[in-house]
Amino acid sequence: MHLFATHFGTYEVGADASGKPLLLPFRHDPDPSGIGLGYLDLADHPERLRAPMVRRSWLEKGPLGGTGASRGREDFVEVDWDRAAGLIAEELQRVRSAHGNQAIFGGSYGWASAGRFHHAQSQLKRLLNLAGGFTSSVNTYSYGAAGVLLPHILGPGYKDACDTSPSWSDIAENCELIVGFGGFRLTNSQVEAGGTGRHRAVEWLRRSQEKGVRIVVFSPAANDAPAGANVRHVPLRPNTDAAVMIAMCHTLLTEGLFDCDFLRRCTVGFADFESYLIGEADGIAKDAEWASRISGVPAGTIAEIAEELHDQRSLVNVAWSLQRARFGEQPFWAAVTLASMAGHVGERGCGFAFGLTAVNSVGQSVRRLKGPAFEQGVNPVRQFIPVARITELLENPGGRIDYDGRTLELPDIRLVWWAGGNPFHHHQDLNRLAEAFRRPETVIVSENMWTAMARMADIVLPSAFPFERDDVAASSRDNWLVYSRRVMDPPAGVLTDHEAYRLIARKLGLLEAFDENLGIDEWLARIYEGYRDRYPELPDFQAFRLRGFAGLDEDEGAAAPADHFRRFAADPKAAPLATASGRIEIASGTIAGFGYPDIGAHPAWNAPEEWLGAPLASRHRFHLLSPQPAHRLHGQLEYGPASQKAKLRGYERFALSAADAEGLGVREGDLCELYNERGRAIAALTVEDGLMPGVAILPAGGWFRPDADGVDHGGNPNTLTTVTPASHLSQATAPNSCLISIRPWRGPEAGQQRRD
Ligand SMILES: Nc1nc2c(c(=O)[nH]1)N[C@H]1C(S)=C(S)[C@@H](COP(=O)(O)OP(=O)(O)OC[C@H]3O[C@@H](n4cnc5c(=O)[nH]c(N)nc54)[C@H](O)[C@@H]3O)O[C@H]1N2
Ligand SMILES: Nc1nc2c(c(=O)[nH]1)N[C@H]1C(S)=C(S)[C@@H](COP(=O)(O)OP(=O)(O)OC[C@H]3O[C@@H](n4cnc5c(=O)[nH]c(N)nc54)[C@H](O)[C@@H]3O)O[C@H]1N2
Ligand SMILES: [Mo]
Repeated sequence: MHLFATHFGTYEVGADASGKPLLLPFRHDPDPSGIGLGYLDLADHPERLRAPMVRRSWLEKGPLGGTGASRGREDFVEVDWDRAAGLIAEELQRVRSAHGNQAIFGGSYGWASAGRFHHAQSQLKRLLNLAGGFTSSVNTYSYGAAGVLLPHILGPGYKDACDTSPSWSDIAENCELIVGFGGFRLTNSQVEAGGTGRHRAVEWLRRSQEKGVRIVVFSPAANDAPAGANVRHVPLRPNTDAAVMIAMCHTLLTEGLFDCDFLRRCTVGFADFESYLIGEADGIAKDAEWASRISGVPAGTIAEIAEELHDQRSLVNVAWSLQRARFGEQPFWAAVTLASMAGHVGERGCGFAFGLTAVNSVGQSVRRLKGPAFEQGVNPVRQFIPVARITELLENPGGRIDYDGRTLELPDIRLVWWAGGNPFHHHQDLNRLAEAFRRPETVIVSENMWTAMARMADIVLPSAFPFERDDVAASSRDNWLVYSRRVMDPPAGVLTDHEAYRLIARKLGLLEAFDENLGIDEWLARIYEGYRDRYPELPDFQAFRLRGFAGLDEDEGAAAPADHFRRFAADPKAAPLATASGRIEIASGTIAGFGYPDIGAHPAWNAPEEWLGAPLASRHRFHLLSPQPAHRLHGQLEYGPASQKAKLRGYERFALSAADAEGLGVREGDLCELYNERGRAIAALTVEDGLMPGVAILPAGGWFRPDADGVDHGGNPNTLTTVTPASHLSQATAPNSCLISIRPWRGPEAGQQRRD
């Protein structure tokens, strides 16, 4: 079978009547994603990169010509591959010898495309490692705050927020009540990093509901609650979930409905938290009335649901989005604490989970394929940043930042190289980021299309689309392996990242070390054989290639990492957690010891600088949330048919409640300007039933397209968001704490074409 693998699933390759290739849903996928069906349309899109390009004044004056200030505002000159490779090799050598390898930033965060071999970051990092290394980045945008917090309170094995969830089969069979903070945005489950053969998260949620599991969803948007009987939506103000959870803990405490035995055997620090709950130090009881004033949820509802969490076999699920906010660690910490008090941690299908339906894999109890990646080698440079501190890194060489108990010194970056990611999609406060990106001497970008990141480069290398190369695709959370076979050749002038880096490696005298004299087929066979070494039941490479896919047997009883909580709850001494105490840390001496101003010893609710209760809300009265886009993957496939169809006259859509639309005097489809001190963005209004007044929703991924006045016609929410971190502990991204104003847009429409 001829298959093509993407992060949003596997597609079959067919042909239309004229013989032109066409993507079709994969026959084994019960719930295929529509995102990829039009992927091939991008092959000859006008925004496609078709040849290496160099920014004119950089080419004329060189990296030391002081032309960084015009980065992003200038035209490019086409060069051939030999020239581009030569310029890059020379520039790498110059920066290395003049400043050292730590002056190269190669963190290059981003999702790139599926495929184990043509993984853009791995290709780049292997090349840079061979050339002496680079300053790197750690953690993710997905769960940056959780990734630093959870090792302290649950152990390093739970660094990956996916791994805390019980399995869907256990949930469906045993759980009676799921209380979901942030709810279930089902369009998110189309995606799985590395791809999948079968989308089944939505089906599992439905099966759980059919088995009688009740669902309560706390969210500013009614859309986050799934359809069906036995679902209750409770609206609340954004960023106030931790207050609600803490008040639920207060209810359980004062009503004596908490599991003393579990708290004593399996947790540490409850006494500290209890003192906070009753307000020993600040005189404020964190009761349901207190949380009601903060969140807008009636006190009676908070108390009622708290009691149900105790009385029924319950699961507290928290969406990852909640920790992509100021004090983002707190809702996760509070959820673990609440579930520990409610007393069902360690029962099958109960306790706590993070991110059910955030991606397809969370809660799937399939046998997981763990296999080799394309080897990146060893990075001799030790300097790194938490991934969301890119702006500070570029702005402030020599500066220091706190991070997880350490002080990091920011190196002086002269050269930035990005492959397979788009900071002008993913990072916050893009106008400030653009200024920061004008500081280094050289910026190199490997891309498929003229993204805003490519426009900010000095040298742009055009990369083949994933359907223009062969690869082996697999996700470490899934049981499918797919042979993703080339659908068409890339246009003349476009290379895969591997081919491009081979040219550069040759100029640097590193070719043999880089490609080990292996052709693509040999690389793919090597990766596949790495899987077979671990799973001998897989067919041989030729058979796999012919069939197009292979997989491990479905086994719904397969162990999930969260199963450890069952053994732990039964006997915490025999099966301790890998935390400082061996138990769940409701209070963490380690975190308290860091002495950070914005995270203390135990879960707490703090008022963010930007939320509906902040003084700033008298000036900017809307809280902007920027969830994941339904019709594309981040900024990818922005020009695909699914994403374009969802727009209005080429503009992104944002949502407001009917009451707010009326108050602003705007109607469905009207263009509006969303603005604050950081930026201005235009989007078309959708009036959304069940959206809380005061909340605006603009999904991420619209391409940043500022006009001459700096007004972004691409509708990227990061034109408005702030780089303020979740906390000094994680330094994680916090786009969901953002206040804006809104007014009708009466300026000219830029339409969907980029300005030139
Ligand atoms: N406001 C706001 N911002 C957010 C979020 C949010 O919730 N709100 N979410 C955050 C999250 S969770 C994430 S994970 C990030 C995602 O941010 P990114 O991962 O940076 O976003 P993508 O658009 O997927 O960027 C991948 C880029 O790689 C390119 N690419 C694809 N394949 C290849 C290839 O083979 N070679 C090369 N060279 N390039 C390739 C694509 O064209 C694309 O531009 O965004 C974050 N940003
Ligand atoms: N189609 C598609 N799917 C994707 C992606 C994509 O780009 N496209 N990206 C993938 C990636 S990289 C990731 S990390 C995951 C992210 O998965 P999540 O982080 O779970 O997803 P989000 O869409 O950011 O947010 C989910 C919901 O949280 C709600 N929410 C936001 N703030 C608050 C709050 O303060 N309180 C409450 N109670 N609710 C709140 C919003 O209403 C939103 O609908 O999605 C993945 N799935
Ligand atoms: Mo993510």
